[in-house]
Amino acid sequence: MGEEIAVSSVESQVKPDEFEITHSKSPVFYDVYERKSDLQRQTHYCPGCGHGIVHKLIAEALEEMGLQDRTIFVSPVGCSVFAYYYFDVGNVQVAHGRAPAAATGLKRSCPDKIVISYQGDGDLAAIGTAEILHAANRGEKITVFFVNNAIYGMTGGQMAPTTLVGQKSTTSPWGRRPSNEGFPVRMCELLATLEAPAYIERVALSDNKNIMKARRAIRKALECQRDGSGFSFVEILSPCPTIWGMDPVVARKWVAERMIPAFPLTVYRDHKLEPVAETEPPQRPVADVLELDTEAAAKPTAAFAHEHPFEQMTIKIAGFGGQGVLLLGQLLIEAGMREGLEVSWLPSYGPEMRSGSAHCHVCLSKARIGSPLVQHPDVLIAMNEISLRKFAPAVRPDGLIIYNGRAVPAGLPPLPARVHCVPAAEIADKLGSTKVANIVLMGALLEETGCLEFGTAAATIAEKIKKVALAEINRKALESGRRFADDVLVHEGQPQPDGYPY
Ligand SMILES: Cc1ncc(C[n+]2csc(CCOP(=O)(O)OP(=O)(O)O)c2C)c(N)n1
Ligand code: SF4
Repeated sequence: MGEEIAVSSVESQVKPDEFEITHSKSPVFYDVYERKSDLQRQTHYCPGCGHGIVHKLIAEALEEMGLQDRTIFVSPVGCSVFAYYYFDVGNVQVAHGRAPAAATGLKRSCPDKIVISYQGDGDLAAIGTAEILHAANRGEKITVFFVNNAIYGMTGGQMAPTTLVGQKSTTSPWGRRPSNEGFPVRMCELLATLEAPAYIERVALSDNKNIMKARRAIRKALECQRDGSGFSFVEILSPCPTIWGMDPVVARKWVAERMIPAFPLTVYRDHKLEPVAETEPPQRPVADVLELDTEAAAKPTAAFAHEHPFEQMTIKIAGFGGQGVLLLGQLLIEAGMREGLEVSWLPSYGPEMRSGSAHCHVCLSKARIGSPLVQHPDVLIAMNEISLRKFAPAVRPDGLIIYNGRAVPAGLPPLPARVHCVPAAEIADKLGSTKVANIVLMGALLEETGCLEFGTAAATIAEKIKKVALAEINRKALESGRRFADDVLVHEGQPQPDGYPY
């Protein structure tokens, strides 16, 4: 999409021996790029794309600085959306333009991590303008790498805020006209008007000398974050040969001849902000602020001493909306918290809610939990046949499936784990409310795994489910589930009449 005059004027200047081919790969990259089934050592970027070079410079800087294990890379929407297939670091992929906001959350909750927000010009300077501006203005201690190729690459060449005056794009086919589309936005200059940023530099991938400068800037920005100086931002003028319709070498020259004059290369900010004296807000526990009666919950219960037979137990609970799937997960984590465990709960339900499908991921752990996502659960509680069919194959081979039914439905392929059928709905019906089937299954789960104390579970249910009419039925449901698992289920050919602890 660049102008034809620029292309022909640079073509003749290319000398084939100007470039050194380097085959080495930083250990910050994965050995094999799994997304590429045939070509597992190639990236998905076009030949000559700047993203590949910037990836290499970032990987090498992380390696040299020994930061690989502390780094979290936030991938954008745009051509670099798949950065997580290459960087062997923590990875988060976020919605279009939101990387600085996600990075803010990550950095504030994990201040010892090196958080990198990686963004294209459509991502950062169009849809994400608010996020970058305010993250910079707050002086978030993150590092932003802004790959400016003056166009929307991934979507086929629409005009970006950075598209040059006169540059053609699919949405400015006659060339960008300031009277209609405005002037290119210069992000470094814009952010440099703010007080908080610590480091802002613009570099370019136009030739080897400038690539070396880009390498230094990337390293400096990461040092800034490592040393806690504040917000660091490096804009990298980068070729997009495919969308510009140029040979890769010509595209690099186009960066030099057309982009650099419009986006001057320099350091726009390099300082450490002196902390301003501020009055600290009074520190009070959250429960106090919310005026919660936490006395009972704060008291270590007798169950605190419960011997949890796991380091971490992951549970998936699935069924229809309205079966109490999500509530069961909440009860488990609440009881887990009371027993001093780390817990997580991740719900997932369709838009229709009642009668739609619902499931949740639960994790009970003695150590901090890295991700609340449970892909291969230790235990699956399937409250209906659809859920059993859908989620059973992912259960760990040494895991357990608790199915709400008398028997495994016919026609199911062999299941990977032990299956215990508990007719929870029938039991609940007999107790007077089908609604408590989830609590029957909770009783069976506790009996079968010993994951939590019955006393803690009963206390949690009594406190959480406030409906008086259900209180007694819930108590009985928990007990009935426990009894059923204890008396009726058979373990390796042996009934376990006295059951607990399983
Ligand atoms: C909310 C939303 N709006 C629009 C899109 C479509 N979209 C995908 S990538 C992209 C532009 C990316 O351009 P840029 O940030 O410059 O990155 P590049 O591909 O050039 O590296 C757009 C508009 C989307 N995925 N999500
Ligand atoms: S379209 Fe442009 S930015 Fe996207 S991978 Fe190809 S060269 Fe790179």
